[in-house]
Amino acid sequence: MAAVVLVGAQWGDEGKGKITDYLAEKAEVVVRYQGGSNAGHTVMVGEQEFKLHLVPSGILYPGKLCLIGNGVVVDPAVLVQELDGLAERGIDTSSLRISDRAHLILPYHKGLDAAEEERRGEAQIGTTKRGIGPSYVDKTARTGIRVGDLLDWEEFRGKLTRNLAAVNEVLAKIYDRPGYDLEVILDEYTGYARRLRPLIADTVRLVNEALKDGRRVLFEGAQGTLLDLDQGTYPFVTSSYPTAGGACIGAGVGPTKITKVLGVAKAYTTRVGAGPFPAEVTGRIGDTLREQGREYGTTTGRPRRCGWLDTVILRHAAEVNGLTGIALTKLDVLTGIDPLRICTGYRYGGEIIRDFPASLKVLQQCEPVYEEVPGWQEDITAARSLADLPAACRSYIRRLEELVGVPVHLIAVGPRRDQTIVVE
Ligand code: 2SA
Ligand code: GDP
Ligand code: MG
Repeated sequence: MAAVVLVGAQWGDEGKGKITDYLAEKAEVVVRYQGGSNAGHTVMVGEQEFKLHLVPSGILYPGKLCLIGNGVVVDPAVLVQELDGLAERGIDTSSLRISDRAHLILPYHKGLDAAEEERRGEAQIGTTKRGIGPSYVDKTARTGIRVGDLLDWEEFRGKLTRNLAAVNEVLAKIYDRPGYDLEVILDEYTGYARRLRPLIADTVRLVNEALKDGRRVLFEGAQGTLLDLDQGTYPFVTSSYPTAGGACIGAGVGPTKITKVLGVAKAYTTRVGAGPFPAEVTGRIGDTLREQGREYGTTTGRPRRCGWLDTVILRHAAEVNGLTGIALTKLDVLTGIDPLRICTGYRYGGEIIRDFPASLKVLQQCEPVYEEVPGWQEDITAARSLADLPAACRSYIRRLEELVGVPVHLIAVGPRRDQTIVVE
C-alpha cells in the first residue's frame, strides 16, 4: 500500500468504515476527502461499535495521523460532540488535523436544507438534513466560510454578517421561515473556534509531505459512486464527489500519486433516500435483506431500501473510479437466500443495455435483467480464507468478477475486524 483511495461502489453504506479500519492498521495517514456529517461509518473493535461521521476511521488505531481534508464540509457542533464521545470511550484524538481550507457548516445551512426539502414536496431528495448541500452551494458561489476563518475572528464575523443578511432575506421571502441571529451564532462558534483551533492545519502540505516521505496514505471516501454529483443518479445525489477523482481534489494531491483504487461493494445493493433503484426488491426478500443486514441509516436511522446485486452499477463504478480491486462486504447476509439473483443488464424499450444511463427518465423505465444463481445455507461468519467458503459462495464471487471485470481483493463476512478474508 502506498496511496490507496477507498470508494463506495454503490449508493453508500457498503461498509467503508469497516474496510478503512481493516486497512488502516497498515496505513500511516488516513484522510477524509469529501462529504461531512451526512456520513455514518461503522467500525467494530471487538464488541465495541463506533459510528463515525467526520473523524476518519483510522482514529481507532493509536498514533495514526488522521486528516479532515479540504473537500469536506465541517459541522463543528458535530465534530466537537464526536471528539467528546471518542474521548469518553478512551480514544486518543490528538493526531487529528482539520484542513484550514475545508468549509464550515453553519446553523442556517441545516435550516435551508430542511426548508428546501419541504419545498420540493413530492420531489424530495431524502437528504440527511445535515446542511451538506447548502454549505457546498456557498462554497461554489464563493460565499462560504472556511475552517481557517475560525482563526481570524474579525474575518469570521465579517463574512457571517454579510451571509446572514442574504440568508435571512431568503428564509423570510422564499420559505416564510424565521431568520438567524448573528450574536447567537457568534457566541456558539467562539466556543468551537477555541476548541478546534489547535487542530486546524494545512493538511494539503501534511499529506503531500507524507507521500514524499513514502508513508502509506489511505483516502477514505464517504457516500458512494451513485451519489456522486456528476457520476451518480442526478439530482438524487449528494453535493460532493465521492468518486476517486474527488480524493485528489478533496485532499489536494495530484492523480499521479495514487497507486490503487479499492471499491467497496456490498454483496447486494442498498439505497437510503429517494431516486431510481432498478434492482430494488420489496416484500419478503427485501425485508430479509434489511433485517439480516441491519440496513438502517447510521446517521438518521432511516430504513434502507434493499435489492439484488447490480453489476451494471458496479461496471460504472469500475470505470469512473478506475477500480483496481473490490472489497466485497456483507456476504454473510446472503446466507439462506436461495436462489440468488444478479442483475446483469437493464431492459429498456425492447433493448438490453449494459451501460449505466445518464438520464434519470431512462433509468426510471429500466427493468432489471437477472441471472439466477444458487445460494448457500452455511453460516460463513467464521470463514477466514476462500477455501472456508461454500462452493456456491465462491461461484457468486467469481461471477461478480467476470461481470464487473475487476478482481475481488477482500471479502467481509461480518462486521468485526477479524471477519475479513484476504484473497491471495
Ligand atoms: P445529503 O444529506 O445532501 O448528502 O443527501 C443527499 C443524498 O445522499 C444520500 N446520503 C447517503 N446515503 C447513504 N448513506 C449516507 N450516510 C448515512 C448512513 C445516511 C443515514 O451511513 O447510513 O443515516 O441516513 C448518506 N449520506 C447522504 C441521501 O440519502 C440522499 O439520497
Ligand atoms: P459505510 O457508510 O460504508 O461505512 O457503512 P455503514 O457503517 O453505514 O453501514 C455498514 C453496516 O454494515 C455497519 O453496521 C457495519 O458494521 C456492517 N458491516 C460491515 N461489513 C459487514 C459484513 O461483512 N457483514 C455484516 N453482517 N455486517 C457488516
Ligand atoms: Mg454509512
